[in-house]
Amino acid sequence: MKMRLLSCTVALALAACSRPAASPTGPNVVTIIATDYAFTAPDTIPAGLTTFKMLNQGREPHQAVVMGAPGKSLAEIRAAMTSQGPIPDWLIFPAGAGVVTGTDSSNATSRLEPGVYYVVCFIPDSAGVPHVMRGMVRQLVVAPARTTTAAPEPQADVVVTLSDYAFALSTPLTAGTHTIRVENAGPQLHEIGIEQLAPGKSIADWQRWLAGGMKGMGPAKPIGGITGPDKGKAGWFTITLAPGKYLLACYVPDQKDQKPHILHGMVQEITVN
Ligand SMILES: [Cu+2]
Repeated sequence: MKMRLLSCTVALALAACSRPAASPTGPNVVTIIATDYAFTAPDTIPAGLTTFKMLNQGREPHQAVVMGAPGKSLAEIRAAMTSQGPIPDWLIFPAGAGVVTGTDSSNATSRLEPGVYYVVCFIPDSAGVPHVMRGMVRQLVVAPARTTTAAPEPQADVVVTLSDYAFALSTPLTAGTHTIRVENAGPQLHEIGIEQLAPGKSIADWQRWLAGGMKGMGPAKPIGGITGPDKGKAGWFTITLAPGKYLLACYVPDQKDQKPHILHGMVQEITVN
C-alpha cells in the first residue's frame, strides 16, 4: 500500500514535471554548521541563487567564507591560502556568511557558478592562529543546475555599496529586520561585517582596543554581514537590528600592503534607531 501510494506520488510528480518547469520561488538554502574547528556542510550543491545559513555551534566566533578557484588544483589553492602575498586574482569570493559568536547564526545569498569551492574560516584563535590552520576548511562542489530557470533575486530594502575604503548606504539602517543588497564597486575584494557596540561604547573605544593589540573582549560583538562579494558582483543578507550603535567593518587584506581594510579606514560607526 505504501509502495502504491509512493508510486502515485511519483506519477503525480512526473506529470507535474512534464509541464513547463515552474520558476524556483527563492534561493536554494544550504546549511553550514561551524564548530571549533570544523564545518559540516553538503559535499555538492546545485549552481544558481544560493543562501548559505551558518549556525555557529562553537564557543569561538566563526565565519563561512566561500572561496572558489575555477580550474585550479588543490595544491595551488592551499599555497594561495597559506602565502603572505596578495590574494590571487583567480580566487573568487561569492557572498559567504559573516562572523558571529557562538550560538548565533549568519546568512549570505549569491548566485553561484559551477566549480570547486571551499568554505573557510580565517578568524584567529586566542594564539592568533587562523582557524583555517586548525582544519576549518571544507570543499564544496557546485554542480551545474538541472533547471535553467533562475530564482528571482531577494527583495532588498537597503543597498550597501563597498569601495576602497568605504561603505555607502542607500538609506540609514533602522531597527528591525532588513534584507540588504551588497554591491562591490571595487577595485578590490571587500566584505561587510556588522558589529554591535556595547552600550555606551563608540568607535573610539574600538580604535583604542585595536591599537592595544585587541586584548580581551572588544567593545563590539560581531553579529553577521557577508564576506565578499567580488568586485562588480552583488550579494544579500538578512539581519535583525536592535536600536543602538554598530560598526560596519571590512577585514579583507589589502592588495598593496596586506593590511586589513579597517586600517585603511574601512570601518564606520552607525546609529540604528
Ligand atoms: Cu575592504
